Amino acid sequence: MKNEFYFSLWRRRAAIGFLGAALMVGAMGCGANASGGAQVAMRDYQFAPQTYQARVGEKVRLVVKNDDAAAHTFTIPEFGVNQNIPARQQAVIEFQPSAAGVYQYVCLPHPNMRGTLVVKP
Ligand SMILES: [Cu+2]
Repeated sequence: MKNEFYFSLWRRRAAIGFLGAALMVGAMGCGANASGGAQVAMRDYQFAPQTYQARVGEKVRLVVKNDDAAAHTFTIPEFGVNQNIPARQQAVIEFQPSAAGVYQYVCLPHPNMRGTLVVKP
């Protein structure tokens, strides 16, 4: 009787542990992917995340995925970035911020679609 109680407790703990591990793997999958870049989504005519932090001189590598049915661009004029991303496609974008400051990443066809790039010294 007592043993059964402990066994059911153990089973519950094991289930919670497994769930935790699965959640962790899922969270890691969201932050980075196989090609080793931070993920930026274009969804419902918005960037996600809407703020991204980088450091001067450190290469930024982004995997930008367009989930919308319309083409978007990922554009940062100050760093010579202007990538067209067709509907339902993704692109790897690399650049090296050369000066600290606050910049915007924008979509040229949709002026309301913008995010903030903070480059720290
Ligand atoms: Cu757009």
